Amino acid sequence: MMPTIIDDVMARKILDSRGNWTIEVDVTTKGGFGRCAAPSGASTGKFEVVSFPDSSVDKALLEIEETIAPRLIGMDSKEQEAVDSLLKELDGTENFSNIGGNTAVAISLANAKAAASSYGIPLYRHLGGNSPTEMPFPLGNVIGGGAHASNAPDIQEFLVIPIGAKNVSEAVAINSKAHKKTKETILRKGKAALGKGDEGAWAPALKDEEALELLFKVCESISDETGVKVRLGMDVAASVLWDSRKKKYVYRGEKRKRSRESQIEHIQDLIERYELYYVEDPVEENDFDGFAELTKSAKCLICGDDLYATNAKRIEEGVKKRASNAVLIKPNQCGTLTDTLKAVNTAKKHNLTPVFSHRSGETTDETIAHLAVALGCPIIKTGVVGGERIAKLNELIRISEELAESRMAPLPLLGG
Ligand code: 2PG
Ligand code: MG
Repeated sequence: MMPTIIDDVMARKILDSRGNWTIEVDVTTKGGFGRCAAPSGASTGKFEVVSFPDSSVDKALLEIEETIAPRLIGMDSKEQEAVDSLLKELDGTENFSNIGGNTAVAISLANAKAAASSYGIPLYRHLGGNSPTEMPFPLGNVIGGGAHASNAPDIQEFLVIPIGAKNVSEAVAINSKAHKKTKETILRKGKAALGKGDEGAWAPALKDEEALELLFKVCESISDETGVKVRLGMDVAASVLWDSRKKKYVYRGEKRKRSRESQIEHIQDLIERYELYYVEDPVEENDFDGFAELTKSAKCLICGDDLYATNAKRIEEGVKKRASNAVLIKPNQCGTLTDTLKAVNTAKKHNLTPVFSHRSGETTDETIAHLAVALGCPIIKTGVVGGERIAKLNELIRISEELAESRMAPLPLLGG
C-alpha cells in the first residue's frame, strides 16, 4: 500500500487575524495528513491571482467538494506538480478566477504537508532534502501605516532585521525588544491611544520620517545594549500611494503629492539618512525602470512585491531590466507550490535574494517557516508579535533545534 496516495480532501471556513473568513484544507493520505490555511492581503497587487471566486469562500468550498476533491482522491500526494497542474486545469484560467488562488494554495500546500507526513518527516525536510542547515533572518514589522492602519504613517511597514544575530532565538528576541522599546519611545513622546496595525506593528500618529527617526534611534540603542547589530527596512507599498490618473504618489500625512522623479529621489534620500538595509516596493507595480534606477544607486536590498507577484515571468522581466536585487515570495500571489518554487528558483538563478513573506491577514498556520528554510531564503518577513505571527517565528525556533548543524544564512550586501 502506497502511504502517499490521497484518500480524502476536506475544506472548511475559518477566521483569519482580521476576523474575515478564509479557507482551510485537510488532505488525508493512506499514511499521513496535511493541513493548510490560506492568508490574505490588504495591499494586494494587480498581478496577483484572484483570491476567491466572486470573493466568496463558500463558493470555493463548494468547488472543492463537488469538483476538486473527487479528482484529487486517488492521486499520489508526492507528485506535487501533477496535483498543481490539475488545479490549474480545473480552474481553466490564467489567474485562478474560477476556483480561487487561495483555494489552490491551501490545497497545494496541504498536499505537500500530507506527503511529508506520509513519509514521517517535516515539510522542510520533504522539500529541502537532507541539506537545509541555514536559518532565515526574521524581518519584523515594528511600526505600521498605509493600508494596514489608520491615523498612522503613509508608508506601510517600518521593519527591523537583526543582522548580527547568531541564531533564530536571539534574532526573534531582538526584534521583540525593538517592538517593546518602540512602544516606550512613542509613549514618551506623548502619543496617547497607541493602536496596532494589521500585522501587530504599532500604528502611531507619526509622519513617515518621524517613524524612521524614532526607529533608527531604537535600533541604535538596541545594537549598543546587546551587541547585536540591527538595521532598518521599510515596505513603501507604493502602489497604494500611486494615483494612476494624476500620475502622482499621494502622501496624506505629509499633505503632498510626489511625481515619479520626486518619489525616487525621496526614497534615495531615506535610504541614505536612515542607513536602510531593505526597501520593498519603493515605486508602483508597473514601474520596472523606477525600480532599476533605485537598484543602481542604492547600497541596500530593493525588493519587488507587487512588482513581481511571485510570478516567474515577471521576475524574468525584472532581471532583464535590472529592476531589483530581491524578490518577495508569497505563495498565495501565484496559487501553487510549484509556481512558488519556480519564482524562488528564477530569483536565485539570477542572484536576486528571495525574501519569504506572510500576508497582513494571517492564521496560525506555520507552513511558511518550513518553506523559507527548505527553499533556502535568507530572510523571512513575518511580523514580530501576535499569535498568527509568532506561529511562524516559534516554528523557526523548533526547526533550528531539529537541524543538527543549523546556522544563520549568509545575508547579502554586508561586505566581508
Ligand atoms: C506586503 C504584505 C505583507 P499585504 O505588502 O508585503 O506585509 O501586506 O498582505 O497586505 O499585501
Ligand atoms: Mg509589500
